[in-house]
Order: sequence, then structure tokens, then C-alpha cells
Amino acid sequence: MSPPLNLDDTIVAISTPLGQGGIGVVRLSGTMALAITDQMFIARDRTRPSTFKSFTVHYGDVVRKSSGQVIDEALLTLMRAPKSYTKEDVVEMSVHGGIVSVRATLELAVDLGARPAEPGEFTKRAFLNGRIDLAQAEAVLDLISSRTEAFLRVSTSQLKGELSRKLEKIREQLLGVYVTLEAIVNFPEDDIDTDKQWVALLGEGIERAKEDIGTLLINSDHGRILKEGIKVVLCGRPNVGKSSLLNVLLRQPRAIVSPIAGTTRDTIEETAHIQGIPFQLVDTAGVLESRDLIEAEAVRRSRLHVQMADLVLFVLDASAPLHSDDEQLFDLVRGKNLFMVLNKYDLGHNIDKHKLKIIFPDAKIVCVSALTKEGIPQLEQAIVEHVWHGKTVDTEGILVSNARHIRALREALEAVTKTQESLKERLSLEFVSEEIKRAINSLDTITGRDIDNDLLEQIFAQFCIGK
Ligand SMILES: Nc1nc2c(ncn2[C@@H]2O[C@H](COP(=O)(O)OP(=O)(O)OP(=O)(O)O)[C@@H](O)[C@H]2O)c(=O)[nH]1
Ligand SMILES: [Mg+2]
Repeated sequence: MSPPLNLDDTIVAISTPLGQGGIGVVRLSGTMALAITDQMFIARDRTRPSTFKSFTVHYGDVVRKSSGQVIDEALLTLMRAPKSYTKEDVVEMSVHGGIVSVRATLELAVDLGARPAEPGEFTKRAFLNGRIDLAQAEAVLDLISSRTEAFLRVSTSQLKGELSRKLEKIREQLLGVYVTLEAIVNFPEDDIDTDKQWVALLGEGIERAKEDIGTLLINSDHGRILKEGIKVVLCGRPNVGKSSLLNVLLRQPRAIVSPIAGTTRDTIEETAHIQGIPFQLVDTAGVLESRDLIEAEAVRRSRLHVQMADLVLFVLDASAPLHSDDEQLFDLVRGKNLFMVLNKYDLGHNIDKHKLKIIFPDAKIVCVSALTKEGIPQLEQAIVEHVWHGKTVDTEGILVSNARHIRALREALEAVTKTQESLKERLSLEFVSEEIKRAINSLDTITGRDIDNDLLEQIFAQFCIGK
């Protein structure tokens, strides 16, 4: 475990990606931020940064005063505590992009007493100083790594506190139940338990909380999909057109296509966005029996990808009858989420669809031509529908996407369900009350109201430096 970080330190970091760019930002936060800036920034009008008003921007030079060396010209932005990202005094100096200038500015601040920030330490301070809760801090992380606009919307809504407010509502419901239960347990002489009404009342409160947690969990599937994407694996015997199909779905000629069987000898992975959802498409080698070590490895990889797929597109040649090589692959894809993609439809339909239907009753059959692109929009539509299980997704609503949050919600749901059962079976009220407490604690780990230090370290360690 790393030692606890000192909140009294003034921290500094380069907050923009290192590399060539128009500008680079060096950010300072802490009680000494202004005093340090006074030592390294000379404004054009010679006024000292510590006298600047909050939310103002100033033009000047970053200067190493000991040697008189001007490091770069800069624009300085000041945000005074508590109205800043960290709730501390924050100074941001925008210097010219490129590595040298930002590094020199950072080193100067360190020489003057600032400590290089740990990854995510600015956001961590925002959390520890009570500006945002943990769910919001994690939304910052998601926002930075968003790969689709749909997911960007999800993380922005979480950052604005929509998830936190919903959790707070559920917490209050459960807390109401908990307080009532504790009162009954501690003051039995009030004789409330002769009145059956309270059981019904408690039951209602619990049921409502359960429904709310349940809804968050159902939608979390969608949140996770938007965040992580869906792994779609194309498999099938050689020459059926897997690579051609991959290229069509990617809208670029990524994989080599040829009439020679066994063209693809390795797995090819690319990301495609279909209707705002990120898909990780994997093209596999069609070889069945390997003639050499390379092909043996290709077969092994293909099998591994099929096993890990969220959806398998089993590609077949629609213009020819089922081939024994097709059938050899049936066992590999059995039990997977499966689409039968009948390709080369432009060449005729000689495949026995009826037989396929009998062998794979649950698989969807789609006819396409990678050559003429006939049926491709329908294939894409079917994939998207399959992903959302036929439901439309409201990406404006609250979508929990974080695995940690999902786990905590599941625990809370389990505890609440147990409470319900215990009430029904009229088990001891102490027991019921304990379970409610457990549910509340689980919810509290999401917002960080109740979280241990190690986990906190782990969460912020995923951030980049400077955020
Ligand atoms: N007429 C027609 N030809 C197609 C279609 N799709 C692919 N082809 C042709 O079929 C041949 C094989 O295509 P590939 O995409 O390389 O097939 P593959 O399944 O990736 O083959 P391997 O990598 O060897 O396993 C090429 O000559 C393609 O041009 C289609 O829909 N219609
Ligand atoms: Mg291929």
C-alpha cells in the first residue's frame, strides 16, 4: 500500500498530453499555488499573480528568476478556492506545446516547492474536498476515455450527478425503513408490532427501493455495451467471404481478400461504430486443418476468439450447398450467440436454409452479398437490435457502466431481496435491519460515502497524471 498523500502539499502536473501540440497546460493546485506562481510568472503589467482576481486570464512570461532565463511566454488562468476543480487555489499556465517548454515549466514549479502530482490527484482532491462524489470522479475517467458520443453523454450525465442523485433517493428510502425498524426493535413497548400496517408500510418502501435498483441494473447492460463495445467474431470455412464482409462493415479495405482459400492466416481486429455502438470486429482464418505451425496458431487463435465473442457471425456461402467443412465448425459455435450470414447471395441461393434452421433453431439467418452490399444494412440493423435485445436504448437516461458500481448494485439488490424474504417469513427484525444496513453500505461504496482507502488508491491509479 502506498503511504497516504498529503493534502497540504501543493501539487503540479502537465495536464495536456505530452507531444507536439499548439499549447501545453501546467496545472498547480494547493495553498502554495499562488506563492509559487509569484516566483515564476512575470505578467506584462508587472502585477503579481497573488493579487489577480479569480477567473481571470493574464499574459506574461514563465521565468526562472535565479538565472533570469525566460522559459516561455504563457497565459495564466487563476481559479481561487473554493470555486475551482479541486476546491483549492488552482493556477493553470498555458505555454507553447511540445515537450520542452511544459517540462521546464513543471520543473521550475517543483524547484519552487510544488510536488509532482500522482495520477488522478487533482480529481482525488475534488473528491476528498467534497466537490464531487466518487461516482462523479469515476465519470471524469470515463469521459476522458469515451470512444463514442453515446458514451460521452452517459459519462457527462454521471458527472453532473444524475446517478448520485438517484442513489441518494434509494438510500433515503432504505434509511427510512432502517430507522423505523430500529425504532421497533429498540422500543418494543410501543407495541407497534401488534399493528400489521407497519409491515405493509416497510414492505412498500423496500419494494420501491428494490425496483429502483433493479432498473439501474437492467440498464447497466446498455451502459457496459456503450463503454466497452461488443466483440463480434466472423468465422467460417475458407473462401466464404469473411474478410470481404469485415471490409464492408469497416467501410475500408482492411483485410486482404482473394479467391485463394486460406488467404487470412492471422486474426484481424478492428473497431467499427455502427449506430453509435463500438464494435470490436474480429476476422479469423478459415483454415480447418493446419499444414504448418503458423496455421496451427491461426486455428488456435480463431477458436479462442470465437469462445470470447459476444456475437458470432458464422459466414456461409449461400450459392453452394452446405459443405462438410462448414459442418466441421458447427461444434465450435454451438451455444454461442449466433448469426448465420449467408454471403455471396448475388451468385444464387443453393444452401439449405431449412437444414440450418433445424441445426441452429435460435440463430438468426441473414442473406447478404459483400460484393454488391445487398443485405448489409439489414445485417447491421439485426446486429444492433440483437445488442439491445430488441429494446430501444435511452442514452439520455442513467446508465451505470462501471463494473464496480454494477457489483455494488448487485450486492444491494441481494440484500434488499433478503430483507423482503425475511419480512415475509417473519424472521427477527434485528436480522432484517442488518440486511437493510448492508444494502445501504453497498450503495455508499458507489458514491464513496463509505469506502476504504486501498480501493480509493486503486480507483485513482487508473487516471492519467494531470487530471
Ligand atoms: N460474388 C461474390 N464474391 C464474393 C463475395 N464475398 C466474397 N467474395 C469473393 O470470395 C473470395 C474469398 O473472399 P474472402 O473475403 O477472402 O474470403 P475469406 O472467408 O476471408 O477466406 P479465407 O481468408 O481464405 O478464410 C474473394 O475472391 C472475394 O472477392 C460476395 O458476396 N459475392
Ligand atoms: Mg479471409
